Amino acid sequence: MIRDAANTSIMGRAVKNGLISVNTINIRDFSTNTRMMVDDYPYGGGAGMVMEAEPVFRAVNAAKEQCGGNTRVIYLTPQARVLDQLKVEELAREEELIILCGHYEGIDDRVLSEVVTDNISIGDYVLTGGELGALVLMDAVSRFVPGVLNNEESSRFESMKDDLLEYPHYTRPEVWHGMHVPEVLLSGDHVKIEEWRHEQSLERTRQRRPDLLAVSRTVRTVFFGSAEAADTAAQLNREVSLYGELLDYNRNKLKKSRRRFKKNELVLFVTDVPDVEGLEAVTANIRSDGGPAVPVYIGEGPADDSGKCESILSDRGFRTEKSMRIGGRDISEVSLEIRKGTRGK
Ligand code: 4GY
Repeated sequence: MIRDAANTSIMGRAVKNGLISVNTINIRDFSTNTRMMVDDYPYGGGAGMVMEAEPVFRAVNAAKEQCGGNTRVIYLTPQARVLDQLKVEELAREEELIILCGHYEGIDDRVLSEVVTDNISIGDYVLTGGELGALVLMDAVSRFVPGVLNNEESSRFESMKDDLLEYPHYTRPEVWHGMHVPEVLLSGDHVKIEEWRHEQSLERTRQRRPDLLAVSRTVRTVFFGSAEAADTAAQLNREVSLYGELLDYNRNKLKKSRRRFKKNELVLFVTDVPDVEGLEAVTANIRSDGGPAVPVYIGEGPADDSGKCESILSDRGFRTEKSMRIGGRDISEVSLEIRKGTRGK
């Protein structure tokens, strides 16, 4: 299934041109018994079969031997966050990926906890196996490999906004089934066309995917400061967001990777360094795309910037009424009651 699909269409062309390569490994080849079985009855009873740990372990190790050192191992499962474009771009920066596909009721949890680095779902529904998810992931990632898309195909995604739906597209004829192509597209006025397209994107998103105009956002906490305060930053992140993530900018590698943030996700810049040069300026620098960002000072004692943070927070529609103690430190409460329509800035 994987091989057939990977040799078709744009992915197939990329494989033929040597831009990507797809290796498939059959877990059955790593069976530990003579009947080539890789599944067994579940402990505790219940319907269905469970894939055994050992054959999966061996198959993944075989894949690792074909790859470089610490290749990420992705498990396709409905029990994970749903894949989005940001994650696709993150994975596209990897040289190689190992994708693990389960069958039956699933895989023995012990091997998953040992080998899997990323759990990914392609949507909230249940498939019969992970293969279609793997193909979705491969397809989305391969678009970022230079040369996979030709000029015509790639110019389209340069302009793709990662937080809005695309505007409607039209091609000849000018009138079809009595419906006209919108006048503005024939005007040749490119400024107007851009404006119109942006309007359409917004309106479509409002109509079809209002959830993308997020009332509840993902929060990424960027931390820079002492080792003791890192924990506090992690706790703060958990307090304010269901799907938060702490990025420790003490790690140079992360800082250098110039991470991109989604337009509508909120970035908290958390530090306990009192003389960190202009908390606001650093925050703006991290969020250089102009998306929402809030500086939070978690140092002890008075800090000039901490009061300022509170006012910045409330200016932007966050409630900061009471202060809270996290990890023995007083900080402003960052309550994410984001008003509808509070976007950008
Ligand atoms: N949804 N997103 C999905 C899936 C099938 C039992 C584990 C999904 O990614 N994969 O539904 N996969 C199950 C079947 C074993 C995978």
